[in-house]
Parts: sequence; structure tokens; C-alpha cells
Amino acid sequence: MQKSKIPDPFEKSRIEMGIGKMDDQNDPVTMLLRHKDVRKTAHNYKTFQSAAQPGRIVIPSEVNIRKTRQIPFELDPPVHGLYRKVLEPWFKRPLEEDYSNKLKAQINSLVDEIITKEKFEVIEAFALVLQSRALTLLLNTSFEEATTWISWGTHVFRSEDTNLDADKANILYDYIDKQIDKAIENPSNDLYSVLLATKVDGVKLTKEQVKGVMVLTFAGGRDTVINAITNAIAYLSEHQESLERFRSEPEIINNAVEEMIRYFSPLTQMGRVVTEDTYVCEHAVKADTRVSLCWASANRDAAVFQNANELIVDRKINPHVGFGFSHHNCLGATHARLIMRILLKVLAEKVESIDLFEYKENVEELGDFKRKVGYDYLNARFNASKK
Ligand code: EMZ
Repeated sequence: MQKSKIPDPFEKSRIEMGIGKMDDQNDPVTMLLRHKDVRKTAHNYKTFQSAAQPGRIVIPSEVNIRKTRQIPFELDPPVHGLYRKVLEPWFKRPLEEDYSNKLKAQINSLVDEIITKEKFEVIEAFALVLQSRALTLLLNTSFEEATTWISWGTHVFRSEDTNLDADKANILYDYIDKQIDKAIENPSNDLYSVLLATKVDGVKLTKEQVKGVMVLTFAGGRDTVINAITNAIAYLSEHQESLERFRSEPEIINNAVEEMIRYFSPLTQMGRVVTEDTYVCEHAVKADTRVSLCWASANRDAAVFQNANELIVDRKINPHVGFGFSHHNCLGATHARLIMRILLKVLAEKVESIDLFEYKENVEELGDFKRKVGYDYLNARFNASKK
């Protein structure tokens, strides 16, 4: 019961001080660790802003590799709400039956292919492929585009050598620019074309704004979804009984997905820029410095979650902040939840047990804290259910 565990490195600081500190490219961050403070600060967009210099609220900061503002993620109310409102219907399409049937067909066929292998690498051969193919549904674009995205690897801004890879980022920006130009010449019913025709307050989105939505769509749901899938597989390999429960009690799958998002917290934290000298958790913070809402820590807060360090697949009350909180909660959450629900269902139907082989943990270095967020690689085998 070791490999799939995600330890909580924040517990001591959360209890004793409520905050943690880390540096990030000489732009230090005060991390908020308690559920209550994270939620309170997420609401207070006037003092803790998202609409700062593009890239600055992300940790590690992307100010040196990105000029485009991600929309609606790097906006504050009330403007944020105007964009959010026009984007929301599109990002809720995963609730449609046709969308979920298509996703189910994709996941079924991927599992059918992988189950024949003696051994496969979960991230490259499974999670990245699944995430990229599913994204063709969210963009309403051709299935073949996934091949290009798979070739970019798990993160669009990070590579093996560096956390912030400008060359890699440029591949994404150039690709999106080209797709936008194509959609201008030849409008279709994909996300680019829909965004180009979208109006906010009676004014059409500019090319730069369309790009801002697209960069977010590509970047925000990539390593996060990949981590969720990979961690789920590691967990299930050590908890065959959960696979069995998903078979006999499929009604708990939705709870299980929420619990996995809480326990895995695929996105550790998100920053805000402080607009005036103030206090967080009785600790002074200066204007123009950064705080972070540490979702991963809040999700283990014993003041809110009983047995917080255990993954309880049928946990009932689960006010986790794994998809963020308040007006900025994850726009892609409907899509991500559907991926996870279908994945658990398909695995329960087809897979009896999962074996794990060589693996390497992906550990984030966050000042005094080291947090496992997933794996750099993880080798596995799916053992087919005996029909
Ligand atoms: C940003 C972020 C959004 C950022 C919800 O998270 O995800 C990160 O992976 C990206 O690097 O640019 O999109």
C-alpha cells in the first residue's frame, strides 16, 4: 500500500501556522494552507487578484514565457463574469448524451488496445493519449488532431530539462495562431470558430482573446487530467476491492471521482496578486506580492475532512477544492469529471486487476515542502476480467 499514496507535506505548517512560504524565481509566495482561509481568500478578488500580469498567478510563474492573458482565468469580476457566461454553455457540452457516448467509445477502444499489452507506460501510452483524444471532443475538432497534441508531451510549458520551456510554449502559440487563421478563412463548428463569432457586451472577441481562451483550454486541463488518470490507475492497482465495488455498486462512482480529485489534488495551488498591504491568517503580506490558494493542503484539512489522508471511495460529504473555489472554479471540470467517471466504469467492466512495475514519482519542490503530484513514469499491466 505504498506506491499510490500521495502524502500530505503541509500538515504541520497548516496546523501550527496556517501558512507556508516558498520562493519562485525571486517572486516569493505566501501559501495559504487551511481550507477556511483558502475559500475566504478565493472570494476576495479585490484584494487578491487574478487579473495581474499574464502568467504571474501561476506557480511557477509564466511571466517570462507568456504574454497572452488566459481567459477567463486571468480576469477578475465583474469582467470575468461576462466572459465566463458566454463560455460556460460550450464547456457544459459534456453533459450531453452524444458527447458522453463518444467519450465512452474512445475510452473503451483505448482500454481494449492497452489490455492486450504485457506492460505499458501509463502516462505516454494511456493518460496522454486519453486526454488528447478526449480534448478533440471538447474542441469539437477532428480526432486526428490528437496525434499532434500527443507529440507535445504531458505539459505544454514544461519539459524534462526545465519547468519553463519557452521553445515548447512557442509551439503551442504558433499552432493556435494557425488554427485561428484557418477558422477565420473557413469557419466550422469547432471551438475556434465559435469563439471568433462570440460577442461579449456586443463586441466580438479579438484574435488575442480567442487565443487566450485556447491557451487555457490546452494548458489548464493537460497535466492535471493526466495526473488524475495516472494516480487513479496506481490507486486501483493497490485497491482491487475498489474496482470490484465499482462493478457491483456503480452508483458510488461519482463519489469516488470527487474523492480522487480531493485526494490527488492534481493542481497543487494557484496564486493571486495582493493589491494592498493586508493580512492573511494573521500574517502580514505586502501589496504586489503573491499569495497562493493551496488546494492540495486545504483538501487534507482535518477540520473539514475526517480521515483526510485516506482515500474513501464512497465519501459522502466532500466540500473539496480540487477544482478551485468560487467564481474561478474550473471551467473544464464537467469534461474532467466525465473522463474520470467513464474511465472508472470502463476499467471496472474490463479489468480484473492492475499490476505495477518500475515507476518514478513526480515530486514538486515548493520551498520547505516537497509534494508528490503524480509520476514521471509508471509501468503497468491491465489483467482482463474473465468473462
Ligand atoms: C494555466 C493553469 C490553469 C497555466 C487551472 O490551471 O494550468 C497550468 O498547467 C498552465 O501552465 O498556464 O493554464
